[in-house]
Amino acid sequence: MLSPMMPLITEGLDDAFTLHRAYEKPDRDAYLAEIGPRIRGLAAGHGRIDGAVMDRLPQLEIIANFGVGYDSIDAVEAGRRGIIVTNTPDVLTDEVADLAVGLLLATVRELPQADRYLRAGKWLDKPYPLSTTLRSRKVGILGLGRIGKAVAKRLEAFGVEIAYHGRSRQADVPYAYHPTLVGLAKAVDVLMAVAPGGAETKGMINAEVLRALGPTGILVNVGRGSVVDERALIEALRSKTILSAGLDVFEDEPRVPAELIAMDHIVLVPHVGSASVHTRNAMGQLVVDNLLSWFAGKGPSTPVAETPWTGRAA
Ligand code: NAP
Ligand code: 8YV
Repeated sequence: MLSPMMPLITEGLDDAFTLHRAYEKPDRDAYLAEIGPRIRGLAAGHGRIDGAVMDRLPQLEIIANFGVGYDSIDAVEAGRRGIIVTNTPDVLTDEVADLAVGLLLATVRELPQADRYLRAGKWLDKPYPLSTTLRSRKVGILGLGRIGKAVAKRLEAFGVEIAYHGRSRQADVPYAYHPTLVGLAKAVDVLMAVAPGGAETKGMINAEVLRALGPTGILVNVGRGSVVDERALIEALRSKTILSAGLDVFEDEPRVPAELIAMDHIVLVPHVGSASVHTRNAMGQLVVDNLLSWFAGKGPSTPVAETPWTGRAA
């Protein structure tokens, strides 16, 4: 384990394996040089795991990631070396979709601002100003995957029109498909980003997309901070090119640009999409289960697409 992880994971791994906590060592490099050649599994929390890390762990068989998004792991390189990467899909889908819809409503109806207004005693002087509305809005989802679909299902109940963009059109979904992100942004006034991070999506919500979203537009991002060009977003919010934003994820977490923090009209939360006790426990258990299953010779429970399970024994 290269970075600290929740007790459910450390206890589960301590029970079954010899767990080396590299993050506790004052000289992590020296420690890795000593134990690296014997390490067969990694439980991955924070921090990048690339070829340079894998070089230090020549017997590595599996990397079990805490999170469905695994952009911090070079999974292609892992696949090239025959190392399995696992993630935590499905167990967090509903939690993140709830947060996404909550963040959208909080942004549209200015819930944090209204809360601050009441606490400041301003209601005693006059009512809180009228907000914008979800009524008649069209929502465009970037990344209609597991979470994107769960968001769409919830939004159907709100009576809003839904469209989406992804690399390809999906059969059996009732929503309008836009082959380009700019095309989707033009067609909607809420852009809900639920796409994975990584080189392919880096900065894809850029100045052009934000211009297309327009002056009544709201960006909600619960996918990855890297998907948004944060400088372009700050400029678009400043110049009122778009109306507002609700953000759970940021380019350089946990650092959030001072310009965003200074904007009172947007809503910012600290990457809490999956952060309930219930869901984090389920994610943690899946990390443990993947490692247990692998080292019991049963294969990984939830391998990622780049490192599919082909039936090799551990
Ligand atoms: P998923 O089922 O794999 O869905 C990802 C979707 O993104 C797919 O529909 C895919 O559609 C689309 N996509 C992938 N690459 C794309 C590209 N280059 N351009 C456009 N669309 C692209 O994953 P999920 O379980 O829904 O999770 C999605 C992401 O949410 C995770 O990767 C993670 O980054 C984020 N997440 C955040 C939190 C949080 O706490 N805020 C929690 C969990 C997950 P196509 O294949 O058709 O392109
Ligand atoms: C976690 C996430 O907060 O699953 C993901 O991709 O972003 C979140 O569920 C994160 O992975 C843990 O740090």
